[in-house]
Amino acid sequence: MLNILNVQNVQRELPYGRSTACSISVQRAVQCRSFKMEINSEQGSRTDKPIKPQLVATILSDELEDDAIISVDSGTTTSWAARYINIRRGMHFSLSGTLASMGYGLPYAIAAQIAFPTRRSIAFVGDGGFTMLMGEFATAVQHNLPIKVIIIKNSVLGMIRWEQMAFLGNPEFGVEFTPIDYAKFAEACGEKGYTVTEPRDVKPILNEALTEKKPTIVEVYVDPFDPPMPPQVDLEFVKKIAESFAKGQPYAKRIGLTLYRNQIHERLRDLHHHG
Ligand SMILES: Cc1ncc(C[n+]2csc(CCOP(=O)(O)OP(=O)(O)O)c2C)c(N)n1
Ligand SMILES: [Mg+2]
Repeated sequence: MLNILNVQNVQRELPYGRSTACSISVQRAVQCRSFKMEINSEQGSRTDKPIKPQLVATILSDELEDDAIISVDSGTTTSWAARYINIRRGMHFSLSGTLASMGYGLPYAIAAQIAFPTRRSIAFVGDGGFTMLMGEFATAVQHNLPIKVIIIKNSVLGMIRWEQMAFLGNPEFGVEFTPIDYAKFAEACGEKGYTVTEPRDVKPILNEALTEKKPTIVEVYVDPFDPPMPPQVDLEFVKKIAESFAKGQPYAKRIGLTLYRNQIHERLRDLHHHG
């Protein structure tokens, strides 16, 4: 049930995805595609603040050309990309399927841009993953590779927060880190960087960034408490989260409220659908 938290299973959801290590069954892809479509319509259009990472992936998906190349990192960003970016025939989608290593989104995007100079090459990455190899952005600048790096900025190793809670039933430990100004970092490397903090700015800024002919970074401040939920929540999941709360999860209230609000939004969506 917690499969969705596992990167190797996330990649099996991709209808036309190409991963380094795994191919998908058509039946599974169709099932997951309808799951994608279902949740896409609700959480991907949420405009409340802080920005929902799902909104960023949805808007990016709408902006992408049909032959775009998307490289994603390991983290909750893998889930957002797998669920909310509509991978169409002709696109390429890459992630580290077997090792689920962090940090490769950026170098993959650089390699893809060198291999396919006329196609759009995007890195959709977490802030933790990006920080591991951020120096490579200077490589993109040096070679004038017009990659776009979309950083989902939550100032936390988000996936690990959820694993510690939902797998182990423990309070989170050691997952937060000091934020870096990635827009300024892009400028320090000699190129342009954008910072997005308002939901209404996601679309226009992504749109503007995508018109840049140079390496560009867009950092988007997102809700650090939005969980990459499994397709179906079972009792074990709820039990582990409750255990983690009982043992002193420091953000229990914020997380509980987010889970509750998400449920309300989805129920309202159901009502509208059946009304
Ligand atoms: C090299 C490496 N170190 C550690 C991990 C374990 N790990 C998987 S996801 C993750 C956190 C990713 O954080 P971030 O890039 O900020 O993305 P988020 O989950 O916050 O969206 C970690 C530490 C890994 N997969 N690879
Ligand atoms: Mg993060």
